[in-house]
Amino acid sequence: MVATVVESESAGAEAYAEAFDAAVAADERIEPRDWMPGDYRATLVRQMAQHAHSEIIGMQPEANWITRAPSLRRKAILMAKVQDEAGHGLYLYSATETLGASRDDLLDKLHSGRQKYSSIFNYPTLTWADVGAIGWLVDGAAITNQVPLCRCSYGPYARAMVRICKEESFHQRQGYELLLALSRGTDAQHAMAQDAVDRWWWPSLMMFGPPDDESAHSARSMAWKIKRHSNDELRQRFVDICVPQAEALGLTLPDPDLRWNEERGHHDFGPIDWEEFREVLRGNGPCNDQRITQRRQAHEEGAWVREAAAAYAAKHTDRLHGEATA
Ligand code: FAQ
Repeated sequence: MVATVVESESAGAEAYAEAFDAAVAADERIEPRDWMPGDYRATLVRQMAQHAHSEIIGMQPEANWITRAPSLRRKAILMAKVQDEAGHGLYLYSATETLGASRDDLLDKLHSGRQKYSSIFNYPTLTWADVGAIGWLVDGAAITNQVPLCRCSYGPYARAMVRICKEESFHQRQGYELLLALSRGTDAQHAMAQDAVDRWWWPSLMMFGPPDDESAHSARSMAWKIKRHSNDELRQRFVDICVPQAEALGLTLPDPDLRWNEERGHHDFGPIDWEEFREVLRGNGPCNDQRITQRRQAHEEGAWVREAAAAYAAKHTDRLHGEATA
């Protein structure tokens, strides 16, 4: 009897696995209540949580410039952008919760260094031009990476990415427009724009992750259609997009090896300093300590807001419950 139950259970599990594989092969979406392999769930939680953490940590470098924006127009744009990033974090934490993750647990893992956020946010914003360089390059890299995620096999992540990408597109354009204004401004403004691009270019290329032959998760994530392209493919796409944009901006990219390769139909580019990337991931980037300290502090200072919101929600639920039983 026991053997029969075990057999039928394993036949059931196989049928679920087959249904999952068939849905992925047919480009259908996997939804929260669908059966999914444990590793698929874990991979999504890992990637989506890191993505959410990147959005909220990513508010810090630019927020540094809100009080010093050079005009009311620039200040309004920057405030809207930084608020969008908080919103992206919220969509992504919510999407992660559909996989059974708890937001408190994810934040705890961020604060204790057990989950990562993007390497790019560990670099400092030294001048106003950095706001432009972040918009053009960092948001540009983010869009290149994230547009394919709109076709991710997991429904809630894919749908969150549609809205995020629309907002990232505005972010990228505001950065480009800001840099264009500086590039066409005084000599000092042009030099400031060039300096920012010089500092942000290589870290932006690192955002796409390690080279394909060192990317631990790519092959499986691509088989599951979480990722649609490899890290190197997207990095190459980004370089190809940026070269003509830099020309239009009147700025140069800090890479003497950058040139069009007719045979490949792509730009060749110089070697990336992967040791720098690994150091940043180990916590030794220029701003790692500052970013995490500020995040923990913001979380502690926000405790009263979370308590008040929870108390209000409980009161509301009690009231509804009372009405239902009256
Ligand atoms: N930084 O095997 P892979 C934004 C880790 S955009 C830190 O290749 P995977 C918008 C990786 O997690 C930025 N860690 O990994 C914005 C893994 O570590 P683990 C966020 C990195 O997942 C703009 C290990 O290295 N975007 O926030 C990085 O297949 C402006 C091995 O790597 C996303 O998160 C890195 N750059 O591919 C906000 C997009 N790269 O987990 C504010 C979604 C790799 O084993 C202002 N994520 N690692 O400990 C993805 O597409 C992927 O997760 C990749 C990495 C492509 C980032």
